[in-house]
Amino acid sequence: MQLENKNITVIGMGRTGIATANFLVAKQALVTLIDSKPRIELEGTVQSLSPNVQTVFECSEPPADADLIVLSPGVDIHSPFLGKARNQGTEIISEIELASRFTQTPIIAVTGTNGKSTVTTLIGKILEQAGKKVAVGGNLGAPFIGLLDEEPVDYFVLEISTFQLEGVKNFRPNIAMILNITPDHLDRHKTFEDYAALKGKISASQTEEDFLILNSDDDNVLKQAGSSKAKKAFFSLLGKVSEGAYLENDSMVACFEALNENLLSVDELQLAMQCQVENVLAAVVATSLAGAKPDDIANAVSKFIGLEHRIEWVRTIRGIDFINDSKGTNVGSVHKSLMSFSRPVILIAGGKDKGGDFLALKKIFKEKVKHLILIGETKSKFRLMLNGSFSYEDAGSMEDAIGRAIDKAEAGDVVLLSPGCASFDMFKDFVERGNRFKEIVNRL
Ligand code: UMA
Repeated sequence: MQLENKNITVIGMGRTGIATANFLVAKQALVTLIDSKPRIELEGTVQSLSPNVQTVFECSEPPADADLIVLSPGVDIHSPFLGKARNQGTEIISEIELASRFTQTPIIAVTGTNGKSTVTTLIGKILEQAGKKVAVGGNLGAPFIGLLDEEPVDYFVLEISTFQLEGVKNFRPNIAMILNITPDHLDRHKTFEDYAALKGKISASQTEEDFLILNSDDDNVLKQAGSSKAKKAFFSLLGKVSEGAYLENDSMVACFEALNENLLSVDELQLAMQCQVENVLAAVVATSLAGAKPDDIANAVSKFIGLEHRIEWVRTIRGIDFINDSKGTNVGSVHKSLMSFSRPVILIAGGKDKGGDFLALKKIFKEKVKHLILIGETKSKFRLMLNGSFSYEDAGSMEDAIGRAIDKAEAGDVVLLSPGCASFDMFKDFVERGNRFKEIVNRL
């Protein structure tokens, strides 16, 4: 792709926009980086920007002379301010698409509603154990375009969100994976069908030489395989698969043409991963296809302690376990977290609404949740769903919520922060929310 002297507009001055603008300038493009926020709010971020990038603040619409527009994930590709450019025929792509046009290195791409970050990280760890050089990032934190500086590597291992998939055209991972699909981000993608179809887009440019790994226990995932040309591999908690990995009598089995091996049992996993076996199986399939040996896989998997803010044990006080699942920002993730506890749960939930259907939680709440403590903007939406049928109360802050949880909890209970919502109504992000929870719990 020829970039020299091309007018390129990058939208969004976050991590992605900055990395993209710097990359494009280094390729001699004429880069304009725009953001809807005022300069004062972005002062800290723009410090790492090349001086050759022209910045425009408080601006949404790209200039009319742009030859190419690159979107940050936070920018909705259907935004009305992109209408003129689209009508003019200007190409609009995501940073993931742009980066993929500049590398021949094999890509392992992980998407799904929940577990993406964990699986992406674990794949990286296993491949390192197997002696491969990897660069790990994407939605996980380090933008793909910035990872290109780390070449030569054997693999890019990328977490990919639907926000990023909106703007892909020829992005072609050698190994792609869809972990699960439950409703999320419906404030942006409008319908569940649109959201699910975007997940399927991860395989749209794959060929017969590539692999698509699917969760065979999830019908919404399997539906996305229909139009994919890639070879299929599977993982399952519920039954044997012909090509992939599955759970049998508490043992994880990898099963491929030249391999049928019991890798390790669930109790050999670290505590936080024992309730994320599905994620482990997914990583086993991807890394087996990438050439990792069973011993390396078992070794790396048994050492992996999971991710911060994802079903993270914080402390036990008087027999009450405090668990931080701040990264649980949608209904499906709360469901998955609750499923992993067999003890009564005092749940702290709520935050900024992403259009989730809380009604889908009613059944599992009745089975698993002893008492619910509501925080954030979604309090009334939760209340409406519960309709007086359930023991709950409101809290004004995280400190208040934890105090109320302790009042209700007894030895043997779990106090779980798993909000099922975004954090932006009360915190900068889910990391700040989880850290606040841990800080308060550790001070008790
Ligand atoms: N902006 C505009 N116009 C718009 C929308 C946004 O100018 O119409 C500007 C904002 O004012 C802001 C900038 O865009 O200054 C932010 O861009 P961004 O939201 O894309 O943020 P980045 O810092 O580039 O982070 C993005 C991902 N963010 C989102 O998807 C919202 C990060 O995922 C990702 O780690 C990073 O790229 C590197 O790849 C975060 C996330 O919440 C963790 N992802 C969602 C999730 O996991 O659920 C999908």
